[in-house]
Parts: sequence; structure tokens; C-alpha cells
Amino acid sequence: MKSWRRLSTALLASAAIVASAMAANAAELMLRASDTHPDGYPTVAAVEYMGELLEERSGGRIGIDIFHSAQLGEEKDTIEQTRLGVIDLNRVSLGPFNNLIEETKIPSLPYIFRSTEHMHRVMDGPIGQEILAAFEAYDLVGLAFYDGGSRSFYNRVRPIESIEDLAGLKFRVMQSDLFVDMVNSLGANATPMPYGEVYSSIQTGVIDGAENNWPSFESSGHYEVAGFYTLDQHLIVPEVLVMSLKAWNKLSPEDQVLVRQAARDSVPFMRKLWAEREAVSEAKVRAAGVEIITDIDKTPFIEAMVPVYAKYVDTDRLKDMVKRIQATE
Ligand code: GTR
Repeated sequence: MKSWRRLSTALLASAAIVASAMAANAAELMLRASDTHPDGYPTVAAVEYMGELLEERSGGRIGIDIFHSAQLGEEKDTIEQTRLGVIDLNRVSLGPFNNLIEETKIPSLPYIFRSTEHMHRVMDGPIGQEILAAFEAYDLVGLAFYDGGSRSFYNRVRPIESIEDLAGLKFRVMQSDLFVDMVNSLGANATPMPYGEVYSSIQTGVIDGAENNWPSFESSGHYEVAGFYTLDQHLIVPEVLVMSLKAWNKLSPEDQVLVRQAARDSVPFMRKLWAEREAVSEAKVRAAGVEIITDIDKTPFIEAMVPVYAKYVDTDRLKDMVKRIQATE
């Protein structure tokens, strides 16, 4: 009797899961997508939009189930899970790929791009294609690049008005050796840590600050615990949307085209949302009374990066890529 009851409970539970999955979406193939950001953030909205395009173009056969707010884990872990095929799609910064895929170091170099427009021209062209192609050797398919604005330092101790003011401060960086060396070369101390630990680490004084763009500074709530933001704009790191090679290989060639095209078509949508969100986030942070330092001489910051370039741009191929980026109008 007992085992019968257990069995029927189990049957009811699995029926409920199936029913809710069917009610939520009738698509035959739901791709599981991960993002560290909350619902409504431009990257999350862009992958959702890609899902709508896919459903429409596949006649409802393929859709995307998006797990936002780091529900599936922090970026470094979700990258591993995507390589293993546990997660199908992943929207991440290029930063956490730096130690794994050497090509991703190049667009992650400090001050490599002169502006967002320069970054677009490079990443939309052959160099961007070369970097997307590099993912395949690591069990991933590079689908598209999204915007990540420019990243600047914020902290809870003092306003950074010159490079000297960074001395001795402890900043969280993404889990990438390149960013550790970047911060240390500026005279501060770097602590690599997952994004989700930054808020409490600033609050409790484990670190003095971190660095990020306007929308992340705002949506993470970091501005509530770090009252000084200096627009030194040391990084313009693109975001990337990757797919698990395992999941990709299960698709028919026609469906691979659909997925790649839907990802591409989500890029202009994302860029528009990004520009809007930057303005909204900036206004919110300013209204909260954060001291914003805009007038900063970037020259010493750029000069301090010479040893970082020497260390990370360490092959002829990477040197050539840097030259081609610098030569891009
Ligand atoms: C954000 C980026 C995230 C994550 C985060 C971080 O700007 O969109 O993917 O990399 O920064 O600092 O960890």
C-alpha cells in the first residue's frame, strides 16, 4: 500500500511538471539559458527576444527558457556547465573566458577600444568573427556579442580623482588574471571574486570597491554601499552569447541557421535597450547621491597598462590582432 502511494505521488508530481512545462510552452525544444543579471536587464531581455524570434520562425518548435539572476550559478561555473551541455545557452562577459580562450583577452584589454562605436566596428567585423570561432575548440559555439558599456571604478572609501588615489585600495575584479594585473598595475590591490559576492564584500569591508558599467553598478545595488564612482572607463568589454556545442550538434543544419540568425537579430534590439538602460541607471545612481567623478586624466592609466599588454599580448597572432584593432577607424 505504502509503495503504491509513493508511486502514485511520484506519478502525480511528474505529471504536474510535464503539465506545467506544456502550459508554459508547447515548443518541442526549450533551450535552457543562463544570465547573471535580473529580469528586465538588457541582456536578459535580448535573449528573451531571441526566444520569441526562434518560436516564430520555427513554427513554435524551438523556444528559450531563461534562468536569470544567476539561478543556475555564477558565471565561471555556468561556463563549465555550458561546456558540459547541462546549460544550452549562456550570456556572459568575455572576462571569465580570458584564462581559457586566449583570443578573448584581446577585446578585454584595458583601453583597447577608443569608444563603443569603435568596439562595434571591430566586433561586427572579421576580428569579431575570428573571436567567435575560437569558442568551438572549447565545446562552445560563439553566437553574438552584446554591449557591456564601459567599466569604471567605484569604492566606499574616497573619491578617485587621479591614479594616485587608487593606491592601496582593494578592488574586486572578474575571475581573470588579466584584470588582476590591470588593477595591480594601477597601484591598487585586486581580488577576483564572483559577481554575486561583491555587494556583501563591500558592505562588510572585505573589499573597498569594484568596477563595472552604469547598469550593473545600479541593478546590483552596489551603489548603495559604494558612494564614489570615477569614470576612468578602463574597459569596454563586450558580452558574449554562447551555446553548448553538445546542444548545437543535436540541431539540424536548418535549425542551426535559425538559432544563429535569431542571435544575430537580437543584437540591434539589445543595443537599443542598452543605451536606454545606461541613461536610466545613471539617473538613478545620481539621484541616490553617489559622488560621480568625471574629470579624470586617463593618460597615466593608459601608460600604466604597458606591462599588462606586454604580458598578455604574448604571441604574434595576438599582437597582430591588437594592431588590426588599433588600425580600425
Ligand atoms: C557585468 C556583466 C556580467 C558580469 C559582471 C561582473 O557588467 O554583464 O556578465 O561579468 O559584470 O562584473 O562579474
